[in-house]
Amino acid sequence: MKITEVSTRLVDLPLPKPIETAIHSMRSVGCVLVEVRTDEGLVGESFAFTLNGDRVKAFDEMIIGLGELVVGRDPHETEGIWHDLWTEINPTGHKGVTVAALSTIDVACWDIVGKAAGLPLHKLFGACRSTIDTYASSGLWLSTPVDDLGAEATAFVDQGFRAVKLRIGSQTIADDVRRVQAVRDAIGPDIGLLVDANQAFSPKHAMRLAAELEAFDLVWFEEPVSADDLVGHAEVRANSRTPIASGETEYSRFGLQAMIDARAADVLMPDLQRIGGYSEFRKAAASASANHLPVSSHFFTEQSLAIAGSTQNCISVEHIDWFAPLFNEDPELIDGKLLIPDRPGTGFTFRP
Ligand code: SMN
Ligand code: MG
Repeated sequence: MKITEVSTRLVDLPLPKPIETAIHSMRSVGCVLVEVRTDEGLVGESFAFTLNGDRVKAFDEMIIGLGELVVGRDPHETEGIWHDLWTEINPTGHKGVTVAALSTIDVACWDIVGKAAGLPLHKLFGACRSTIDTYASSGLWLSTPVDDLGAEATAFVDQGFRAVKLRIGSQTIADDVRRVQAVRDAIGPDIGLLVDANQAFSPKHAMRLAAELEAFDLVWFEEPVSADDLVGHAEVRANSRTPIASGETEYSRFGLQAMIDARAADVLMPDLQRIGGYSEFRKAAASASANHLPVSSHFFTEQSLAIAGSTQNCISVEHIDWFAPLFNEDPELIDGKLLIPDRPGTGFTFRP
């Protein structure tokens, strides 16, 4: 089998309303949809995105450029293609647009491999489960007024979620405590509650807040400090009884390894686009496993299910519904868990 063409399409998906975290303002996600065609008629699909579609054309250009290099290759050469593209992007850098483009080609090649074998990717990788824990992550933004948080959280529970993620990062500790209190009061003690500060705090602030939040029995406290401050992460982690989650901002197994070495987090959160696709996600998860650390996927709900179904130390998949309009299939929530689909390849196909 040979790759004959790598083509792209740009799609902007508007969010229901503008939203904010401590560091992001968002009104849409701009996606580059990638199709890798083969001489046997099989097509591999994947996508990359940027918030608000900012500079999405740079991503498109990088994907087209790297795509030209894989024409003529057998898509089963996932490992060889990954390494050749990694070497190719060395002069431009192993973070950002380059790695995102490499990720899309890796994911699309694996999609072809699964479709050619007639198998879902978690079974090709080596299956370990058929469902995975998840949490509702498409709401409870920092821009949501505190008085609206309870109703929003309850709506997620009514949809069947057994855990929800709240964004924090207010000016004062008291304001963030009020936000957490509002959600905990609404969902009761049996629903999981996660908080994500999106790097808002200094280590000192984060440690004081973590102490205040101990009473709320949080599943985790995510990105308490700058993603660039691994020492700060480690300081917060060592002083917090709530698990610290981080890693969505890291690139490749080497970025994740730096977090592991720094003892920066209790839960590592690779993002399929930033980590480098399935090939690299699996290596990063293996490194985490060798250090007795769990992983939980960031964004990419649909495509991350193949990893969750084949990675023993994966504890959850973030549920974010922004990309659902791209696909013919929807992730299925059953008893609060996501079903790992049994369809070939990634299990999700673009809806033209
Ligand atoms: C997040 C990142 C970027 C935009 C929105 C939300 C967040 C997450 O860090 O973990 O979902
Ligand atoms: Mg986050």
